[in-house]
Amino acid sequence: MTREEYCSRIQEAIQAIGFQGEFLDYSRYGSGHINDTFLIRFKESDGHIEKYILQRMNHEIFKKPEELMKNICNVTSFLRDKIEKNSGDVKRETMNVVYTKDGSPYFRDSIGSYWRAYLFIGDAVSFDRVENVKDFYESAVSFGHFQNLLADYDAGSLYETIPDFHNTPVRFETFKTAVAADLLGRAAEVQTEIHFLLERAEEMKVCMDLLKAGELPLRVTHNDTKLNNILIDNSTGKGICVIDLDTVMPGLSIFDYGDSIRFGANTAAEDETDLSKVSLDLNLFEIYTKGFLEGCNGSLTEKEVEMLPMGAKLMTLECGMRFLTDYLQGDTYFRIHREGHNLDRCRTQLKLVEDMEQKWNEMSRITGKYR
Ligand code: ADP
Ligand code: GN1
Ligand code: MG
Repeated sequence: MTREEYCSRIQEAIQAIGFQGEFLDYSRYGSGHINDTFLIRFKESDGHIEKYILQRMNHEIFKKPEELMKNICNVTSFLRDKIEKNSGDVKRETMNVVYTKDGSPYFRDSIGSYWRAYLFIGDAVSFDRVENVKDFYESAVSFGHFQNLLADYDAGSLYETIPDFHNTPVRFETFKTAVAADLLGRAAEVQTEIHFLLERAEEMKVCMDLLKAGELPLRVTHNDTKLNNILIDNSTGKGICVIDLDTVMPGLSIFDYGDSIRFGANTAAEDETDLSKVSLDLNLFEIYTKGFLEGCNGSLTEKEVEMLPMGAKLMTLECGMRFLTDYLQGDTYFRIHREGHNLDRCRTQLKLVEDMEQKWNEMSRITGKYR
């Protein structure tokens, strides 16, 4: 789509959604890999400038946007009730969908793209990297608390927005199919990475097997607990809002924990090309563990706490495998900003898994302190 075409689709969405005031401008916002996110500004009649988040939803990945938006509306309304009871701020402590003028939580434009808008949560930031340990700790408390708030939400009423999202053995099968198909002839150059994953075939099943055996409970989880999916309040320094609710579905608590460790306790960025910079920071690992368990407020079983290191390892292994699969399939899933970007991302994840294997005893000792 050209810039002009994009601009007219945005205008269409703006016309359809019930914003207040006079439209001023829009700009790209954030660094998510999935949706197209814009910050849009309106001038209200009293001169006040109001901001909103406008997103073109990724319809390729989320095949049923209507169901996804039902999940988000229901979950955020459930959270709003709880926040209200605790005398919290319902406009800042959860996402608020802005409905279209005819009462729909999304808008379908003339070429079939889906758009949605949220109230913008100002005076808060999301971080792409841990800049300050306290922010990481606060994000942990928020993600743990989020899961706890949804503990009595009827999991069976949620749609699965991406089937088998964190079903690692299913992801492994998809990966092997991509290797066999080798659509772009890229498999030959990534044999080391392919073998690294194949060698860990048995481990891929561990958590799903425990779920099947009833040893780990199915809970309502966020499933995409990257640090930049938390907004940290500028004045209090606390995690104010959990965002990016597209993947709220039944899942494993240890995977919510693990995905945060994968992203935030890495000493390097997710797409660092100098692998010598990649490692697991055990101090950050401990800080996150402490915060997450505090946020969960005693709701995790002993088995869940015991399996936290495995949650971290499997989320990292799975994410590396997903990046490699996308690289082999021609970079159609994760947004890339350079040639080989998904391969770079895959390599950091596998390096992090290797480092976790070396630090396994330390990781278990740390989580063991909180059992
Ligand atoms: P993606 O699925 O592509 O990661 P997100 O929903 O996470 O998209 O949004 C991308 C970024 O936009 C976030 O990391 C955050 O910085 C910002 N953002 C999203 N929603 C809001 C909001 N309601 N208020 C303020 N910032 C937001
Ligand atoms: C995607 O949407 P975003 O950027 O928060 C992805 C996650 C991956 C992550 C890797 C719906 O997250 O599963 O862990 O990239 N989200 C989806 O950075 O696939
Ligand atoms: Mg995001």
